[in-house]
Amino acid sequence: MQIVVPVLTPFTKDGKVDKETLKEHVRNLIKYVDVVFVNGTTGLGPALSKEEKKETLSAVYDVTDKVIFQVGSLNLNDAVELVNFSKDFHLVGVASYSPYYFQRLPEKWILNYFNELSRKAEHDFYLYNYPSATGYDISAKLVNKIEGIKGLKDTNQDLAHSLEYKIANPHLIVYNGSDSLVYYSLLSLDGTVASVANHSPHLLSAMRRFIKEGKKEKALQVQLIINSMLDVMRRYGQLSSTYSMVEVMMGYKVGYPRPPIYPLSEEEIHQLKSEVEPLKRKAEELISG
Ligand code: PYR
Repeated sequence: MQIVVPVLTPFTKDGKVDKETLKEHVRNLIKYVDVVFVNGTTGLGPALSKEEKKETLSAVYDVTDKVIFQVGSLNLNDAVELVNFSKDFHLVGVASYSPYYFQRLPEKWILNYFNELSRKAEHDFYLYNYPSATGYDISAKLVNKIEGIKGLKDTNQDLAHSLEYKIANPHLIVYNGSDSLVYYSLLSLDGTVASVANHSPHLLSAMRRFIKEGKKEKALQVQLIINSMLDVMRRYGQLSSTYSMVEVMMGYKVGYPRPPIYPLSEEEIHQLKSEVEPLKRKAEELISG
């Protein structure tokens, strides 16, 4: 029942990775979560340069070695360089999403891509499957052909799809990456990779405690509050809202996203806050009671 946070990447106002803010954020999160997933979607991984991906790893690693380092790139040389860079770190694993954008890539090319990375990796290798973003759904059959594969994160609204990997290979570590399925992922898979853990790690940790104590009704109520938060966030732009939500839920600032992920305006932050406050109170009552 692991909780993995795909950590956001804080930027300064002029668009540089804000390493000190990232470290401080991870220091706060690691009290509640088990693993930090670096350069994921919430971390704006596809929008980071190779050098920036190294910077985020180095910053997070100053705080914890419970890290999965996402290296995926359409430039395979960059991805390989990042795998080689990771050798100096003691990590939980290295991960990659599939090549994307280009349509109808033959399956064997996709497999070659993953195997080039997994063979070079000295750490456990993880797949980041995110079909709605990459255009490629890596089937359980294909996953089992990736050499040395340890696990995967399946960002998918369909829990049955995530379960297929487990059925095909019970030894794989399988996480679902959907914020709205945290409860079900904790119950039926190895855990969750949840973007909401950036601003509500205490709620996820309480949810897991409720499950362990057999208080499933309460755990499900936490999930329903999270789903209501997501409804609000999506209206303002979920990626940017995640930054603002850290301040609303945790009480500290965590820098800015970077265009084309535009930060929310002061007015939008104010509105977001007023919509989330009642949910925050409800959650606090639930987890303290
Ligand atoms: C990510 O942001 O990387 C997720 O999988 C949620």
